Amino acid sequence: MSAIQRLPAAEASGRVGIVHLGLGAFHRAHQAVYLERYRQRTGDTGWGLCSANLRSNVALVDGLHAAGYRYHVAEYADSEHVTLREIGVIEDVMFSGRDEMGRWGRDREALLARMTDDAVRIVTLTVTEKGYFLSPAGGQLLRSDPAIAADIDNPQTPRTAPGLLVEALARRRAAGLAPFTVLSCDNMPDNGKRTRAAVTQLAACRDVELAEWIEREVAFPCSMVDRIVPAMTEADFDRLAELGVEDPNAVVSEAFSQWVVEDDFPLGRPDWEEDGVEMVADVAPFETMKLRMLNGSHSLLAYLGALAGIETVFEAINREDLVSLLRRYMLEEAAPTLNMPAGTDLEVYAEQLLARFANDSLRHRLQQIAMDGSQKLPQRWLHGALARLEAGGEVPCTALGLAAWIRYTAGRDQEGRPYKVDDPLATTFAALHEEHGESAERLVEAFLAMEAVFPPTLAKRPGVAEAVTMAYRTLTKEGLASALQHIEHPSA
Ligand code: NAI
Ligand code: CS2
Repeated sequence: MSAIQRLPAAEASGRVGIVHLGLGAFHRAHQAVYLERYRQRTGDTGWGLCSANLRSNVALVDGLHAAGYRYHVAEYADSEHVTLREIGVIEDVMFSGRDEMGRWGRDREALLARMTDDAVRIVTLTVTEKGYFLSPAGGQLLRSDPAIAADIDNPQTPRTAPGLLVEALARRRAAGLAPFTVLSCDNMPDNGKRTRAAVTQLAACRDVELAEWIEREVAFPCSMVDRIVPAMTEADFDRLAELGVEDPNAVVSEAFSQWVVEDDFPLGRPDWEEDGVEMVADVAPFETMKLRMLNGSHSLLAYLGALAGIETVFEAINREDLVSLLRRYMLEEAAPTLNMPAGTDLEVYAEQLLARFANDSLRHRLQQIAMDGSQKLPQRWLHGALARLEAGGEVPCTALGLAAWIRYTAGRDQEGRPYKVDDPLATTFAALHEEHGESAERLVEAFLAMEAVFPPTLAKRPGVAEAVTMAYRTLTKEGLASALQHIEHPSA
């Protein structure tokens, strides 16, 4: 290791101005880092964090508590250059999920008390796409999902992120307090609008006036977030130990970081722009660019790579044929669908993404990216593919990606090695494979007919089912290299 920069944390203050829902790896390496930099730059302790998990990972919550809420972020530019940052801006942590005994909401009341504290002016979220309980394609609240149904029946003891937001906002309204701003930091298109939809639809199930008040009074700015933060592996912890860091709560990320935020914070916000956050009037072009170019490429690598037994993004990006596929996908299928502000060079952006994927210090497992495909594919591939087809273009790379995803959801790679399909629709996928697995044509047709995922206008477009079926046949019969060659030389 030739260059290690070590940055100690600022002093703790005990003051909380932001509550965060979804204390995962990304929050620790993105938002918390921006707030740590803010505190170090300004000395202002008013924007400390209270970060909570609502679903999984009580161990992390308890671990951070035991460590006085301090932990490390190792930001790798490459294996030679790392910035080792200590974070002290988290002032409190909570767990409101289900414990081993099946009981929900250990710290729920304390969390709601924080959310209704006058000093708290922003609530941020990284609860994954499925944590909003919206239909991936249509965006309607999934009222019959058991967790949402429980929140409809018992709104004062919520289990979900939308449920907590509704209850906290209801309590603030009853107390005559102004509502906090809700800032989603998940990889969803229009993430602020979708969060607003989830919250107001759920609120309307209990009190139409409350729903109207939320609609009128609460700001839900959209944001685009970007930093590759893979789930930690044993090898990552070993590497940190070599740097003298024995920290079970540490995370490893790339050095790159981007945050574009719609500037709509009625109760105020840190002056994040001084720390590199882009505060803009409209996030949509940036969000769409990132989702289609970066995340769309990630998902292509994930399904094609996992089927071929490739483990990480780094391994996949060392294959020339996969790099060619990504370039072609980004420049010919994604970029033409984007409408960017003047001065954005999408070719440069594509090359920057390929360089980031080639970071030799990240072990970003393809199986992690492959998770929750039903929630990810509409914004990563499908909306773009529809736009490209409607403009008279072609989408062979996306068709191959869809074929790989369908094959991936069978739960075995090309060599027959099993893995867990981690997706809210996993049971549906298994049933479709069971029923139609013998016929590529019928299987593809059945997948495309899932309206929760596929916009019917895309699924029913002439040629789409045929292209995916052909790619599926080539991929399953001839393997990855051959399928990629077909893309390069369709007539061969
Ligand atoms: P993680 O696996 O470390 O943490 C996931 C978090 O989501 C945990 O706090 C978990 O409790 C929570 N969660 C999962 N399902 C939930 C549900 N149904 N309801 C409430 N909470 C739920 O994952 P990580 O890396 O923190 O990523 C989380 C999200 O952050 C991603 O889904 C994505 O939207 C966003 N993100 C992640 C990036 C990354 O590179 N890791 C980069 C950009 C965005
Ligand atoms: C990845 C993203 O897990 C995934 O699906 O595509 O989390 C990706 O690492 C981030 O969006 C990068 O900002």
